[in-house]
Amino acid sequence: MNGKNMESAETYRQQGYLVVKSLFSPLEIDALSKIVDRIHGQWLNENHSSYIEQRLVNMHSLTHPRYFEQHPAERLHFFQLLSAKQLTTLIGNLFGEEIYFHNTQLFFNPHQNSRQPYWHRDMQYSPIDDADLQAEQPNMLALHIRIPLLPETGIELIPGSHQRWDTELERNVRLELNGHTNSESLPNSVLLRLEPGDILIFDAQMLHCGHYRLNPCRKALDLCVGKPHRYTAQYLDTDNLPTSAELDAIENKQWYTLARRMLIQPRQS
Ligand SMILES: O=C(O)CCC(=O)C(=O)O
Repeated sequence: MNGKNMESAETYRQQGYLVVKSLFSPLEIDALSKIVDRIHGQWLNENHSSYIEQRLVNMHSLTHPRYFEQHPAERLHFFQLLSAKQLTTLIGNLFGEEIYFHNTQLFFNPHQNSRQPYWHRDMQYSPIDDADLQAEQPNMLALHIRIPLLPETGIELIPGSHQRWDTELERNVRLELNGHTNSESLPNSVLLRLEPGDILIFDAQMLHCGHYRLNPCRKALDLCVGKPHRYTAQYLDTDNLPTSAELDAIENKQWYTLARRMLIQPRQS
């Protein structure tokens, strides 16, 4: 590892997140935006009432074949853009080679920006008990790679909260206990400003929340990648992965190859 990578790995180790400026070129962001806009448009057409009634802030599984029925060649291009060499090299340098592609999400503002930020650790919405999540945290690596397609002040994090569980106040706020709400401010947080081209890497289990009123419009693509673990691997969906024919055509394919292998030979870690 070179000096810059060692510094980045140490920043991530201590803080649980890392911002890398200008990793993607304007051309790459433009190509991603075009595909994402089309997929988001289809999703919005199909989910318009839920978007409004449930005040949705994200969609997932942008690589699902349902979004490519009329655009089959675009799916391969999308996978290639998502596994850009400079990104997989960086992630490999920081976290090792055992990283697999899990899924994608897109974060946007809710209808009429009508939602407060809500502090959470991602897997608190799974059926797994909070104490078990706490116990397994040192053994898990579930990452978000945030790729903003518009400038945003969109995400707030508590540095270091990937290495520890909650303070009493954090627990009360995150789980809305003892009269607290999950939109309250928490101490020691950082609110991040990102530009298109930048990426933010953060631990999905650290304390974080999105902001929906600070940006007139939001379009934040998110890659979920990580190391295989039984808590997360069960949610891996073969439909979101490249087909064999697509895989053959992808130059930089190790994230996808490992994901497909996990479905064939599930691990018990
Ligand atoms: O960016 C957001 O709006 C929230 C992000 C988030 O909650 C997540 O990635 O799990």
